[in-house]
Amino acid sequence: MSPFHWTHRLRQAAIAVAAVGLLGPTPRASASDEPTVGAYYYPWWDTHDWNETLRARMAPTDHRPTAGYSPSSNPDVIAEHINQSHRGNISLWASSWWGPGSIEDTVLQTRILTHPRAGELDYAVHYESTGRFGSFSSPDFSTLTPDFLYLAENVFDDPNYYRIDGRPVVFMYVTRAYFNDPDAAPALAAARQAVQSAYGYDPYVVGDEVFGSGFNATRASHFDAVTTFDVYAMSGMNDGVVTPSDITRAATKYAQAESAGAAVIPGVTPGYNDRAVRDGNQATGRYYSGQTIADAGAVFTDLIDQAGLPHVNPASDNLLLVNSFNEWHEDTQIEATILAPPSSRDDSPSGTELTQGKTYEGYGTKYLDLLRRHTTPGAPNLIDGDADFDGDLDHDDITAFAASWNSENLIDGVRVGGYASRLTRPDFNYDGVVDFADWFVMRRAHPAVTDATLRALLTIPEPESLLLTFSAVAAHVGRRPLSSNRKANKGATQ
Ligand SMILES: [Ca+2]
Ligand SMILES: [Ca+2]
Ligand SMILES: [Ca+2]
Ligand SMILES: [Ca+2]
Repeated sequence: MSPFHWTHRLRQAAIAVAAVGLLGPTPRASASDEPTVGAYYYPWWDTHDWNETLRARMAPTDHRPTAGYSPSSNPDVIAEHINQSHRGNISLWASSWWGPGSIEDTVLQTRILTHPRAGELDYAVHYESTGRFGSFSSPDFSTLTPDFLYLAENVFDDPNYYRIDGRPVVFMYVTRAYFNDPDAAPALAAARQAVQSAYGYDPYVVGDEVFGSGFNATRASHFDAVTTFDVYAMSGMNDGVVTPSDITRAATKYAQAESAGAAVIPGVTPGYNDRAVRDGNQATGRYYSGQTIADAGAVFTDLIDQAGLPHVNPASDNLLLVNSFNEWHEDTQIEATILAPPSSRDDSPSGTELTQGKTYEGYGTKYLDLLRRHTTPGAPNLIDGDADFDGDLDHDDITAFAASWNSENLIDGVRVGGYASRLTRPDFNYDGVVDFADWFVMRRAHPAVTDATLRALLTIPEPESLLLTFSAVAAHVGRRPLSSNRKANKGATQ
C-alpha cells in the first residue's frame, strides 16, 4: 500500500469522525465496517455513440450528463467525474479495459492515472474478457498472460492502483461462462505465475461468479473474490417486472456464495435499459412494477440495503460495486444528468420503442446522493446552497459563502477535493476549493441573488471577473497544471 493510499484511508477515517461530530453521539459501526464503494467506469466515450443511449433519445428533451456528451479523454470531464464520485461516496473506478492500445487503455493510462487529481480515487482494471477471449463456445486464452504482463508493466505500479492486501486487483468479466472451458483455469494460473515471476505481483482476481441458481464453488475457487456484474439478469429484473422478490433473489445468491466460503463483493444497480444499443432485453425502469417515477430509486437503495451491504466482506475490503458510473448504453449509470421532467416518450417512430412505456426523468444527482446516504450511515443531509449548514436556504448563506470564498481543503499544504472538503466549507462540487463553480450552485439554490450581491460582499480587486459566463467557468473547473504540488508531494512520500 502506497503512503498516499494510506493517507487516503486516514482521510476516510477523519471524515467518519467529522460526520459523527456533526450529528452527535449516534451509535455507529466501527470505521472498519464502512463499505468501500466502487463503480464500473467506462472511459470509452471518445469512440462510442451517445445516440446509442436511451437518455440521448428521450423526448421531448434529452437527459444528458451534466458533464455533457463529451469524450472520456477530456480532463474537465474526468475532474467532474471525480467530483461526482466524492458526492456519491465512490472511491474506486473499475475501469473497462479492452486490451493494450485500446481507447480504454489509452484513456486510463494517459488521461485518468495522470490526471492532476488522480490521487483522490483508486483505480483498477475491469478486464473485458469478451474482447480478449473470443466466443464462449471456442475461447482462446492466449492473450491472458501477455495482458497481465502488460498490466503489471504499465498500471499495477501506479500509486493509485487499487490493491487488496497489497495485491493489485483485476475484475474479470463473464468468468461464469469462460471458466466452464477446461483451458481457462490453467491459463489464469499461468498468467498469475508469469506476473509473479517477472514483477513480483500476486494479482487479486475477482470473477463474476454470482449469477445463476446454484453457486459453482469449483469454478469460483480460481478467484480471490467473487462478484456479480450482470445484476439485471441475476436478480430477475430481466423479465421486465421488477418486484421485491428480485431483491431477495439477489440477496439469496450472495448468501449462497458466502456460505460456500467465497469472499463476496456484492453488485448493485439502479435499473437497466439497453434498447438504444441492442434488441431483445426488457427495460426495467428505475422503480418497482406498479409504482411510478415518484418512487424511482427504491430498487437501487433496496439492493444496497438488503442485498449489498449485508454481504460485503472484510476479506475483500468491504467492497460494494455499483454497475455503473457511466454505462449509458445500458442505462445503468448513476452519473449526474441535467434535470428534466418525467416522460415515457423517446424519439423512435412509435415514441416508446426504447422506453417500453416506462417513465424516466432527468434525475440530477439523485443516485449519487442515494448512494452516499445509504453507504455512509449517519451522513448529514447536505443541501446544495446551504452555505452555513443550518439546514435552510436564506440570506445568511450568502454572507457565509462570501466568508468562505477561496477557502481550500489542504492536505500537507496541497488542495484535495473530497467529502471532507464539502463537510467543512460550501464546496458544493467537492473539488477542494470554494470558487465560481460553487457560486453557480448558490445561484441555482438562491434564484433571487445576483452576482452583484457576492461582488458587494467580496473585496476583490477585479470585480468584473465575477461576470464570467457559465461556460467559461465550467471550462475552467478542474483545469490545473500537471505539475501540481500534490503530485510532487506524492512523489516525495513514496
Ligand atoms: Ca423480476
Ligand atoms: Ca442555510
Ligand atoms: Ca438560515
Ligand atoms: Ca468547489
